[in-house]
Amino acid sequence: MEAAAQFFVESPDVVYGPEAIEAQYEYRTTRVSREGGVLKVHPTSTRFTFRTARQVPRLGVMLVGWGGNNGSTLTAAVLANRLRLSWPTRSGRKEANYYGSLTQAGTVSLGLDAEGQEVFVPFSAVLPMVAPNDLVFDGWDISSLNLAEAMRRAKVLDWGLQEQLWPHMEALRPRPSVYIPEFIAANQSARADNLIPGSRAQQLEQIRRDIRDFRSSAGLDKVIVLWTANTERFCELGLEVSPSTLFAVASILEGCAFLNGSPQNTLVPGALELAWQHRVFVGGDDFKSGQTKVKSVLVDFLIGSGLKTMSIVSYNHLGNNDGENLSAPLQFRSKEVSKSNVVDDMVQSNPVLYTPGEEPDHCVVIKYVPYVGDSKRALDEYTSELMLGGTNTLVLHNTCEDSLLAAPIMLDLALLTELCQRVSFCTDMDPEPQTFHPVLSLLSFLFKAPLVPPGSPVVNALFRQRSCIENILRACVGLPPQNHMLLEHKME
Ligand code: NAI
Ligand code: DG6
Repeated sequence: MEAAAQFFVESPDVVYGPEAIEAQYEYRTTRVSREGGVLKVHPTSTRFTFRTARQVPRLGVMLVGWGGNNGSTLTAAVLANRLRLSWPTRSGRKEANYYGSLTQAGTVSLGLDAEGQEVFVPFSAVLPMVAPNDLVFDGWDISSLNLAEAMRRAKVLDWGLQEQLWPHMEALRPRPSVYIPEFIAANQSARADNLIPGSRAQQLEQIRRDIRDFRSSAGLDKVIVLWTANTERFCELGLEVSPSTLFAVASILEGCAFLNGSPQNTLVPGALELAWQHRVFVGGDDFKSGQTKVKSVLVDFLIGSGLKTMSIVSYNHLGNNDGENLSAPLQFRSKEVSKSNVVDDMVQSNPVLYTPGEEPDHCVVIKYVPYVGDSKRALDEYTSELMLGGTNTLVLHNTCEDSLLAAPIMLDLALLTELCQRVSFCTDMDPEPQTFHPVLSLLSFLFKAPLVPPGSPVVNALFRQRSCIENILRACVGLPPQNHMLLEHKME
């Protein structure tokens, strides 16, 4: 199936102006009320006008933890694609691509053609988006290795690719960063040789200066900051400030969106309030890359099919620096929490199977095994009750390079956040233009423990999350939500 590159919506409701795409959109949903034990469902309809600025900015992405496996792999991936690199491997020549990126390698169905067949376009074609090859990277790391050395330390990429990338990555050096030893594992201390000195206030100012310096020296229109540094332990609210929260605050004060790719509670209430005051997007927590992604599909499938999942046991071992950091109990605890809450919405969606408060046993184990490096092993066992006392046990074994799963997710986070910054909307009831809530829950697809605005339901089920992004993008070009009904093919 060929993916068309460009399309236009021909409708009186959609105007492609020189500066913006404006779409009139009817948002149809329902309100439910409870009256004397009876549920009353009221269909509702709200008229929205979506406006998406067409001018794509020159975008810079600053990675905290730039010299880590994820940071070096993402930088390498963009360079490899920009330079159209190919390299020999024992299973043949490989070419740079963006597999694993929803925006670059995922597609959206536009509808049926004259033959009744679906026509697909890449996600990135729905609205103007920054091209990943145009991204400019910078960042911080407590380790001073340049990005070429960091790539070699990560042991993720084939040697033939590393050799070609080396001259392009050698000149990239992480800026010094904030190191507060008690937040990450003690086993990380040996790499902490690139530090911002001074008080917390001075460190905050230095991060802000770094952002401004990057923006001006690279001639950027926008900067997005993404935490892909070590998992920290949870921070005691009101008593202490973690390095990741310092970065979040600095980013918000500089008007830059901040995204948290690790599980700790970086976006504490004060940081969220600051984001609200400054109208800056924040998103988190913890990239949803492999095992959790599968879980948020599989449990949705099981419970959605009416099977009562009673036990989920997730085991993984890995040998990269992330694994070493997570071998310390407090850092493991942060990850355990974010990996454990990912089926709550699916359980709660089915009161036929689960009584209030009932939930499956859910056990998460992570072990550090240096030999396997970045090639993480994930083993999962799901046990569900069948009808009439039967039991269904599913076992999965997955092996893959963790950073090659995470890098395209980081890319999508930056590109989708930037796109959301160009979208505004109003309704007939409230004609004042507004932007999305600063807690950008549209990014839930990409996070294990999605942050959502207060009072908003948390959605973990993967295809509900994907539909949310797809349907909001469709709304911005005046297209109805994807409903998969295919009624055209169900009539005589
Ligand atoms: P890594 O350990 O290779 O990289 C982290 C980097 O952060 C290191 O270079 C370290 O020196 C640096 N660092 C630590 N504290 C810092 C600070 N305060 N400021 C600046 N730099 C600092 O880890 P990796 O594999 O790149 O993962 C990064 C994070 O992403 C981890 O928290 C991990 O749990 C999380 N994550 C990774 C996923 C994956 O699939 N690879 C998926 C979900 C989350
Ligand atoms: C071991 O669990 C290390 C972690 O950093 C994970 O690799 C990472 O959080 C990805 O987790 P998942 O569940 O999305 O594969």
